[in-house]
Amino acid sequence: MRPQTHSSSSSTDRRLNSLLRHLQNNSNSIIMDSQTTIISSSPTSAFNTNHSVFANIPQGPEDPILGVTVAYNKDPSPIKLNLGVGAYRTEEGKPLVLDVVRRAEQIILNDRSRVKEYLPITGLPDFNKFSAKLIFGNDSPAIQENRIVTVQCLSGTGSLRVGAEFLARHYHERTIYIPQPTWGNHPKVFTIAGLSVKYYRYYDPTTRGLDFQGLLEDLRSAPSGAIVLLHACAHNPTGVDPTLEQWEQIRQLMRSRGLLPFFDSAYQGFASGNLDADAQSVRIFVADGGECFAAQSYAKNMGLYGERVGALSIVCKSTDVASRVESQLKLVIRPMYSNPPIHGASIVATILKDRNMFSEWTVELKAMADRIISMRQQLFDALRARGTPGDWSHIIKQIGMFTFTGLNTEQVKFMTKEYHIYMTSDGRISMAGLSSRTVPHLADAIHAAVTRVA
Ligand code: PGU
Repeated sequence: MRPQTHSSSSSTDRRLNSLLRHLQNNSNSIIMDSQTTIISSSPTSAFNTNHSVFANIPQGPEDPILGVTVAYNKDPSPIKLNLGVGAYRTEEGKPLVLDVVRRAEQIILNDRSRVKEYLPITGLPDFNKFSAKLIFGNDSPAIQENRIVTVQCLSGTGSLRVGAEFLARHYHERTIYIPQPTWGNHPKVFTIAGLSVKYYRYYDPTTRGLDFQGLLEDLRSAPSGAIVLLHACAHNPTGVDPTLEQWEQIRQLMRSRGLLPFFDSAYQGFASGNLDADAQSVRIFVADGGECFAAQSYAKNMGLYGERVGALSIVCKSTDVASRVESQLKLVIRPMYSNPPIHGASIVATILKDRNMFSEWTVELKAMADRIISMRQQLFDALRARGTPGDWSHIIKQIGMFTFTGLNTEQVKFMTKEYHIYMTSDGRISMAGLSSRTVPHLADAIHAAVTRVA
């Protein structure tokens, strides 16, 4: 129901309106007059304690992804299972703080020389330097030639947003093509920054794989110069990535049409368990000497979700352009949040610049990726054992944190109602939220949904 519009018939409101009219008509005497009016009448005459200035505000919907956790938290059932948000859980179903992160925090805590001063607008210099190396490669010529600008931002989302704001202000083409489907926040981040969002074909529901021809056709007909958002690896929500050969074809097409690549790298290391392998898509675009954007998140691969630590890099043609781009990025960031937080970036920098800690991180990261891969196999086996109708091989073929099950909205609703399993309504499940203990429960629910709900 729409909230009722407020009636202005009460005597209080009549007095308020006449005061407002007076203020509008008699700007020279407003201060004295308004003060006199307020002091001389009862406290409720101009300020009604029961009436909110936001009385007409409509109720907003819950977020399609984060809202799943809100619903899950309200469910008292002991068997409930949250497979909505892409957040890693242990075999015991608990959130994980990596040992190497705890060690880095201890080092930071013990170092009395560390202070809590503001960071520069662009963030912690070491964090930026090592983040660029992580995604572009240690020996990236673009880094050596000093033509990459990297700025610390508020995790992946903040990096995308800063990049989008920069493009809306300084780039001639306002259209960004994003994959269909994509992470639900992408269209919102780009639209609110002032870009116009269009979709390119990406996923083919019949093959549960990449619609490669559709993708090429749509990018071929995009206007020259258009921005194209690409998931660097572990595409969310489909778990379907182009092969390296397909990436190479996408690169050639995009460069020949002058399309500007904007990579979203939220899962480096989570796809294959190997940080370099998961950055190949980005690196082949940088290797051709062309320009590109990359948003990095440390939420998943270092488990730093709530620390909000990420980076935006813009690869430019020359040092000179890069330094002017950086100056403009500072003007974008300063009025948004002034400068980024220090703690998460200090953790990341401590780990990335120490050889031992870096290798300890890769071991823990690989263990997370491997556990997700083993959940895929276990779920696939459990469905096969139940004789669940349908081909479920996509569960083991898809890459990264999510399985795009193919279950429809009604089946998802059924699984939530009858089995207390929470997932996004598009049928995506976070494999990282599963464990050997909960696989049978999920397999029972999928089996029942597929056999009982059309
Ligand atoms: N880009 C992609 C492709 C993502 O999947 C996510 C997170 C982000 C960016 C943003 O991550 P940051 O936390 O800002 O670094 N997607 C997860 C997490 C929940 C959410 O929607 O923010 C998900 O479940 O889809």
